Amino acid sequence: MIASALVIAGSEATGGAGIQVDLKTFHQRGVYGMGALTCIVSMDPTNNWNHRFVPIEPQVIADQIEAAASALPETSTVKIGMLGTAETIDVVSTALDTYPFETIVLDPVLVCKTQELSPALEVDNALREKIVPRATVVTPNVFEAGVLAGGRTIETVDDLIDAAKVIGEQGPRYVVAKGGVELAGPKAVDVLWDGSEVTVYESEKIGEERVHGAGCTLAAAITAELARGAEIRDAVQVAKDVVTAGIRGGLHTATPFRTVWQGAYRG
Ligand code: PXL
Repeated sequence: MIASALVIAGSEATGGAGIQVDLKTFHQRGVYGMGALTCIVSMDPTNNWNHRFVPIEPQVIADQIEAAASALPETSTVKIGMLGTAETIDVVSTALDTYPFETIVLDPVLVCKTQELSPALEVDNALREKIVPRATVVTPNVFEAGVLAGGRTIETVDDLIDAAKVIGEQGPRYVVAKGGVELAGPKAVDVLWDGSEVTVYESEKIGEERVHGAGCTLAAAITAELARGAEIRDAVQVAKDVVTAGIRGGLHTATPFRTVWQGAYRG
């Protein structure tokens, strides 16, 4: 049987983030991908690549999820990326009640790299209340982990682990907190908290700059591995390897940040 997964996320037209990355990553990992679009982000090359953000009408989001869930009802794995507005969070929350998805990977995209998208607090609170508690895996970066853990600053791996534990208390079975290049030192460190044990993943940092799409790729690769039946620890390790290879083999577009190439990993 071909493994399948649904992604509910935004479009980022340059292909560096969002649903474009998710579907490329699913495909690269041998998973049939379906996608429901929540919003359209068009970065503006004439204005410092700031984000122009257009939400999709809530009913249209519900219709897309209905189409995907009905076309392949055996799909039990879903990735959630950028939701962007409280209305979108509501409609996705209702969809999670309606369809029997078993494995929900939430990349809690709160704010885009270059710009705040919407009244951030309202969206953060809605995400925390309605989606985080039902996620199987939540994959915050340093900033998102700080916000979701109640507004703390994260500077060390221990801070990251503490934040993951606090987020774990909000309901998700697993928390994968991504240090990436944000924490000091030569390693890019991510941690997995499973409610009783911490697993630390390390790779050499490749430069000190954040790379566009690294977080989306990591969460999408975890989703794909789980859809194929992997155990969480192995899923995170493969995802880390996919991201590391994808950054090393990444590309420069005209945007101010480097971009991940999902095709680089040959595992
Ligand atoms: O990297 C987070 C992200 C997710 N989804 C969409 C985005 C971005 C950042 O640019 O545009 C649609």
